[in-house]
Amino acid sequence: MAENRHHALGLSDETVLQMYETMLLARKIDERMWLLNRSGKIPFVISCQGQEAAQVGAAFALDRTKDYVLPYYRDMGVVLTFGMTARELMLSAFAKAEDPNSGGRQMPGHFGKKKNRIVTGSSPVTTQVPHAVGIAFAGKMEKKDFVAFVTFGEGSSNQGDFHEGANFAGVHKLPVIFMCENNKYAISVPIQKQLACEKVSDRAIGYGMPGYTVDGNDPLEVYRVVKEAADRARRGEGPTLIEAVCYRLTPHSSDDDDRTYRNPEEVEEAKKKDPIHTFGLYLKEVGVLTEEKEKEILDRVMKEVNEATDYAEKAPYAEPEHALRYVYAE
Ligand SMILES: Cc1ncc(C[n+]2csc(CCOP(=O)(O)OP(=O)(O)O)c2C)c(N)n1
Ligand SMILES: [Mg+2]
Repeated sequence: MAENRHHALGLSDETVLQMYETMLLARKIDERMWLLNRSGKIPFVISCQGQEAAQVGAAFALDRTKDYVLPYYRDMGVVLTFGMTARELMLSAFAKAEDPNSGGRQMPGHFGKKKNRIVTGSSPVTTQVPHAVGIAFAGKMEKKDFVAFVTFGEGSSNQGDFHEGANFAGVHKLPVIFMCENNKYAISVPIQKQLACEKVSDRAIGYGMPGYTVDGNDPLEVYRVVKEAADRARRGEGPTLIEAVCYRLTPHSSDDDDRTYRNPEEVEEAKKKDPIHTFGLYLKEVGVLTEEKEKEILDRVMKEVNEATDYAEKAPYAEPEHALRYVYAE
């Protein structure tokens, strides 16, 4: 039997199975959204596929009762862990009135659910970084012990917002965790044309914080570094930069054709490290996941995805007048 790595991290068999199920749920919701898009039922998809391990591994290392998350558009694994439901994600995809993210106003991927401390974001990439730093600053001023967790792509790590936010957090030793999901592309621009340094985590030293690069296909590795970063933050030792190396398994969005800038063989090669598959394999090797259990999980996930799809498809749109709300004083 393979070495049991999750017990060494203090994770029970039950918890790692929950991690696996959350990753699988994110994947299956995403796959369904592509089908709905291609059949003309929903306007847009922007995928989490290939990044679920980084997202779920990280979110499980946080405190879901008090921490704040500022996800970016691919973070279905983060928001599912923080209590958003498949139904809510589907309501957003169909842009229905009941969507808690924005009542159908924003594009899908603009996740927000106030009571769960999932902070909504703007469409310009990386604006969530200074928002997270501000929330961490407020927490420090009010002597609360929550952590702000923010994610962004490696392309976004070149925006001024990242550098300004990281610098401010470093100077003031704020309880914030910066996690870059390095999926090797910013739309059509490959990583070699994005960064002059080797790793995104190399930038940490410039802002006085530790920087780590980890295998983003391994949820346990990501859990370990994010847990350490959260503990540091709560001890008042300041921010951490984490780079989770993954691969974007789909085109950038439903409006992109990735065959124009990357070789399909490269994508096929990356699929061999697909985290859903490799984590499932690990769980089998350590005797936590059986064929029977795997089927039970898949059946439960598909039932949830089917119910969410049906519910959201039938749900009403907002009244047209509703578009005027929250813009002008009432
Ligand atoms: C400020 C800004 N510039 C450009 C865009 C258009 N845009 C949307 S996503 C994206 C690529 C971002 O790449 P990366 O940060 O690596 O994230 P990924 O999509 O690869 O996860 C760009 C350029 C934007 N939304 N905001
Ligand atoms: Mg990217």
